[in-house]
Amino acid sequence: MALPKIAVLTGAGISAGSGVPTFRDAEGSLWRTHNPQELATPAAFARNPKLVWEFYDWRRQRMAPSKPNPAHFTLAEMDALLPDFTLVTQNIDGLHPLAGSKRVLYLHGDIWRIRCTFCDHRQVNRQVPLAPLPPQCPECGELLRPDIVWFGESLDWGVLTAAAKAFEEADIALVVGTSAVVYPAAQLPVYTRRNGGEIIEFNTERTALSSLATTHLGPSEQMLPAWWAAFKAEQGIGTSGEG
Ligand code: BV8
Ligand code: ZN
Repeated sequence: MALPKIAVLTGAGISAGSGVPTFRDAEGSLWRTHNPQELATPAAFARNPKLVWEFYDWRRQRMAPSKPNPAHFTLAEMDALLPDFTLVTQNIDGLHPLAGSKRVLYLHGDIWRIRCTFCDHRQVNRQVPLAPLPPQCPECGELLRPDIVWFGESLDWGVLTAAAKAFEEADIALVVGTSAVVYPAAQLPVYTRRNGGEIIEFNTERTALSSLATTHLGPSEQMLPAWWAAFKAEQGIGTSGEG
């Protein structure tokens, strides 16, 4: 009996257990007096690149000390043990690879990657705080920007089609720590349901996807490891040392 195919969509809630404020919390905290939704746009960056960079530098400083939690480690173990497993994340905090996840599809980019607005210069940059702001390209002198997808920007087509295929083919979609408000990410688990698969939601609140979920568990740092332990026992999967 082949193992079930699993696709996972994670959002900011999976990192809440690591002390990273969720996106809506950040909005709630109304950084200075600005709404993150309005700062995370190309228009805001064109209008005031220094302000937008101060917002991202603040978030990088908040994220820098955070460590993966048991939910991240569980997904890294699933990645290692399950042949047919796809992790799709909306998060830009870099905690999935830090926990050991190898196969990750980044829908919204990575806050630790910076790219040039003009030439094809790209760099991994974990310097906190980042100075001077806004940073300039070492090759052409133009402005550098966070290598992330802002509201109104399209996602990487290859990443999105690979993610959609994984959810279309999945027997089980795990939806972990997302308010399911942002598209096209929130659409992905619906493909699983449409093709006869099931959705298991890990969230401390109900969301727009909750009505499609067969099981609703939370918080993810406790319930995802518990779910995985039960799944391994049920499927007779050996453990490769605890994650
Ligand atoms: C695009 C990078 C078009 C930036 C992000 C009207 C209707 C539908 C769609 C739209 C619309 N108007 C505009 C749109 C499109 C728009 C969109 O979806 N807007 C929303 C707000 C309505 N989408 C876009 O613009 C996308 N692009 O559509 O392009 C296009 C097409 C073709 C050609 C050109 C253009 C781009 C979207 C990407 C935006 N960038 N991030 C940054 O981070 O600064 S998205 C941003 O929100 C974050 O990255 C975050 O990942 C994402 C989603 O938030 P969540 O991850 O869900 O986090 P949130 O705080 O909301 O929720 C946390 C959840 O965790 C909560 O439910 C909470 O209960 C739970 N939780 C808390 N603790 C725990 C927990 N769960 C479990 N355990 C816990 N311990
Ligand atoms: Zn450049």
